[in-house]
Amino acid sequence: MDLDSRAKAILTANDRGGYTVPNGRVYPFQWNWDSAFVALGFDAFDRERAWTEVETLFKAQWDDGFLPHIVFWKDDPGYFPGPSVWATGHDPVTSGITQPPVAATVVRKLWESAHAAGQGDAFRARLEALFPKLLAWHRWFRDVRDPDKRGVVVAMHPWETGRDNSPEWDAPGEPIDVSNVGDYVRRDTSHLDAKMRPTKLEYDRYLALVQWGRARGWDHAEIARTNPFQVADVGMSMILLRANRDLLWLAEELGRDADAAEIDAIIATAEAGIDWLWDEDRHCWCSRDRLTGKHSGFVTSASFLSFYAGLHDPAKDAGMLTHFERIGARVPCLMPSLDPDDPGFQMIRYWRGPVWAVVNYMIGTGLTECGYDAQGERVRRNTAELMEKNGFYEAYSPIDGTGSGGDDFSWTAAIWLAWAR
Ligand code: 2M8
Repeated sequence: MDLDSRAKAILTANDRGGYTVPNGRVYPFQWNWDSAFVALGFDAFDRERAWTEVETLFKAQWDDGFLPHIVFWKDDPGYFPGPSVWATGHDPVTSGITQPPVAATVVRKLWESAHAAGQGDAFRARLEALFPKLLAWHRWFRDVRDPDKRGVVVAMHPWETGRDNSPEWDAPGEPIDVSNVGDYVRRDTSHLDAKMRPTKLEYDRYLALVQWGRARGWDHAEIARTNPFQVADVGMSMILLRANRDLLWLAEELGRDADAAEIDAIIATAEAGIDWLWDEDRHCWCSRDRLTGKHSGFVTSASFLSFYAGLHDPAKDAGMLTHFERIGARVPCLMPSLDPDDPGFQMIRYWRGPVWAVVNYMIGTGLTECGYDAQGERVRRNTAELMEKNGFYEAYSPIDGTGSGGDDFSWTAAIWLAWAR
């Protein structure tokens, strides 16, 4: 079967009726940013289904605008922690944390593609229905997750960042008390080699933070005041800035002037404040612990999302391009999730080395949009080569292209269809 057909077959097989699971065994529920990227993949062959993916996700939005990272439409014993551990009390049952807000950017793409195909009229009502939900989620980030009004996103859990075991969370995770976590049985390591997954200490911290949120009734304002883990994530912050630019474009498209002015103000706050994440010593964008003020000091794939965020700062761009060339000379396949020159780099361990197609998509499109065509094209080509050589894995070793994590992975197949091919 050719790769286009295989990618479509993966999305179709992982479709559970209105939403798509990332991988049937390892991740048997609907995940937030996975679904957004999956919609881009569906859009290549089934526009109707693409919009439904996003609409289903937003059916799980809470009244205050919060959009959960997992929606448990049906229970499944193959994943831990499941709905009873989160105990958010919402219908449908969801987790209590969010994930990187790529949805507005995706919805703009879906809309532009419908429009280009002469189907704008058919999809306009659906765009109008989604817009206020996207705006409500972005307001939630502004009001609940940016306490210092820097225009960044302060993550309350490593899982919120989507880059679960990035070393960026090691030092900020130290204050998390894991002494009362109790016994639990992980399911991920029964599906996958433990060498590709987070460690026991990392899982203890993940669980302790879930217990912390649950003990506070998932009151996000209260959690933001007290949580022992509070990190301004460079990935989420760049993604939200980009998403706000796309939401502004949509507001103008829909003639929503008051909303446009409000979003403009959110963007202005970010443009004025996001430099807080620039580490002058490392000459790099990186995450920063809100509680200690310390930069992580790690060059990760998320550092390269400044281009996608539309930040145009020649000196900082030059710094990032120097890292790009250095890393590009070290590994055949960009962009490793952690700098290969870092002593903690591990080529198949999850977010400590492997290449992720969705991050490459954002890095590659951002570089190209900013006029760095050769670099953007290198990222796209490397992404395609990984899929051509090894199929559609969750992630890949940047050294030899070995697949890491689950196979037949939805968002990887989607990125093939939407961009890499
Ligand atoms: C991974 O995260 C989940 C928790 O959300 C897990 O390991 O159990 C991450 O790669 C995350 O970014 C992704 O959304 C999720 C599903 O693909 O898996």
